[in-house]
Amino acid sequence: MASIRKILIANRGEIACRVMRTAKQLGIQTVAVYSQADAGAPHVAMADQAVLIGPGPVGQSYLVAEKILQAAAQSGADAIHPGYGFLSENADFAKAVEKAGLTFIGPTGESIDLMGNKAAAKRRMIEANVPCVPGYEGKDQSDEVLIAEGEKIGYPIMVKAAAGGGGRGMRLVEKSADLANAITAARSEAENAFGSGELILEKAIVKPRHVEVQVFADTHGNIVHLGERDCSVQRRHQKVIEEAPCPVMTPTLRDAMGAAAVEAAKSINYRGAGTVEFLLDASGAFYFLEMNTRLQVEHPVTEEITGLDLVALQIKVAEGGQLGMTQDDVRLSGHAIEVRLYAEDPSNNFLPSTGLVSLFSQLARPGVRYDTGIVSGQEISPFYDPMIAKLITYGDNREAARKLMIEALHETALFGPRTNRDFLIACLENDKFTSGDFSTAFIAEEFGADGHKEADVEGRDLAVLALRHFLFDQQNVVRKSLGMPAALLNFSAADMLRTPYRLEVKDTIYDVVVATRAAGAYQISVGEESFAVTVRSTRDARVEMIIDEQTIASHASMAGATLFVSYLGRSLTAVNLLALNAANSDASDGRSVLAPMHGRVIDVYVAAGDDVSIGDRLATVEAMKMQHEILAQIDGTVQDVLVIKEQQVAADDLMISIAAEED
Ligand code: MV4
Repeated sequence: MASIRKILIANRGEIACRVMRTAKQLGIQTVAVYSQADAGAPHVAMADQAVLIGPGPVGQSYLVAEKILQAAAQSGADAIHPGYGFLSENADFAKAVEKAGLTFIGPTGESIDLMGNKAAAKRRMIEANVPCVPGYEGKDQSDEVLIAEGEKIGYPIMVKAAAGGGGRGMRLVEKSADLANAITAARSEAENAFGSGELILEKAIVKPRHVEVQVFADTHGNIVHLGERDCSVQRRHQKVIEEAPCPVMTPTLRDAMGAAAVEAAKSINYRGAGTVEFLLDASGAFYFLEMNTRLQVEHPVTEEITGLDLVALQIKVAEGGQLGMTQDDVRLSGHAIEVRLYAEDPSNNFLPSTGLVSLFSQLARPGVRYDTGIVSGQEISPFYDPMIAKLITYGDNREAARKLMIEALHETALFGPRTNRDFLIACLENDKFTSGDFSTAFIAEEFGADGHKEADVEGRDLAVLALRHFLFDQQNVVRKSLGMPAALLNFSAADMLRTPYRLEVKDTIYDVVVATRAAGAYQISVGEESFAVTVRSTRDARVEMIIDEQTIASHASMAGATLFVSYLGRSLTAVNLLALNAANSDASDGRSVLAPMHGRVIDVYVAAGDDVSIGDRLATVEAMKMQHEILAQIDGTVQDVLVIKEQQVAADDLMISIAAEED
């Protein structure tokens, strides 16, 4: 096979960027495909060429095989890398790519087909002496046979859709009386979801660990395993934390699981990167679950402990090259942990969260790796997976990697959409996780049904929020060149001036006053409480402050009037309601009421001729799902109302004009 000169990546986000990074290192040209919603996405900017393939919805873009093939033809690509998800495990697509004379960077369509059916895969694995969960994977799907087989297996039983995967169409049956109904329900669910009602039955393994083995095969009969990954920290079959090696692995068990995984791949004449998933029970017994015929999301932890570039190996194998190593050459060293950053709200049932990323800043430190496809200023659209970035840390041992990950997460700011960052920190700090003694039930057992409970907002939190607001205000003073040095804002030789803040935090309004004692030293009062705060250092979005003798590193960004802040593993937003009004009065002492930001007018409470007093509500503007009250800054009479309910306004649009009382 000829060497690959130009790869089209049939994917988006972090994995498209990941594949392109290696392609570039190898001197291979890259072609991105993108939907209209992704026109500004990093994977498009990173590619040598980019082809628009349709509107945002995946059914009209990334999932349409013909559009991908057309883009490949049009751009002159000679190979396609499918990434994960989308078309990566679509056997027809793999076959169509090869039929078009292109190289599919992945296994054959036949391998994908075979592993796509759990019953067929399991029959083949049993033949190859790969340990499988005892069960029934026969072709006779009659109720009588399934029920009789179920009784033989014993309870609890897992009923699984043969065409399902990743936990979809799965049912746990505790007792004999429930089996018949479970079969009927699972069959109809599977028919609806996968177009096939075929089922398999398995003995249910109680609280297993999910341990998977990375395998790699070339087309010359060479095959190795690259050790295992533990992916037990999952939430509703979505992986959250992965690590390599598995915390409870022993050399003997690794050899046995590795040999089983290699046997599995050999038995189907596999080529390229593959992952053999096992359940590992408390006694150390392991069972084949399924084989994923693609590069996986969590491949970086394997790269970190083997020192290999799995994408480079995939390309080498796809070009017909030799793996160039034997099992003895594979050395595992150190420990790697990966966390998945999701744009979702752990305090609100993990609902996906969208919106503009106002800031994405990373920790640059040896042993810390980010695989991402997002940048500051990018819109997170609702069309795609909420997994927007991966963070990988590497250390000499598990504890070093875990501690580094906690530090890296504290130093990672991802503002705009809600994210699971704080939940990840809580998982990593959990005693069970720290001990390494956990199972696939970890999140359910340790965090329960409600997910992540956020701490209450306390005085110290409000002091941090108010100070960050104040520091942004100072910057604005400098930026607008109002002729006052920043350090003098809120400071006078004669008296200690006080800047009031009215902060809206989690739907509650708090009054906070920042008083400057000296440059960089503040007294911040929140109700009855008062906090002495000193700014220790400032670097870009990061400010380290000392509050009542505790040092706090904070990150913040301002989007419109919304301040995003994170510190001590917490993330909060705070809108300063007074700043909104101050902005309005900037130009004309309150006579011209300007829109504080781009948004929608929710309501207008005054009409021309109305008398208003300072603090009266004039209108409400909604921006970024938050409502902002526009208050009168002066006493006077409304002269003009230039906006109506439901109208869109841009920042600084004139909304209302007021004639001041003294005019
Ligand atoms: C099981 C099981 C227990 N016993 N099969 C879930 C995802 C799919 N790949 C298979 N899954 C399971 N199959 C038997 N016979 C428990 C699970 C399971 C699980 C597996 C891996 C990772 C997380 C999981 C969470 C719940 C259940």
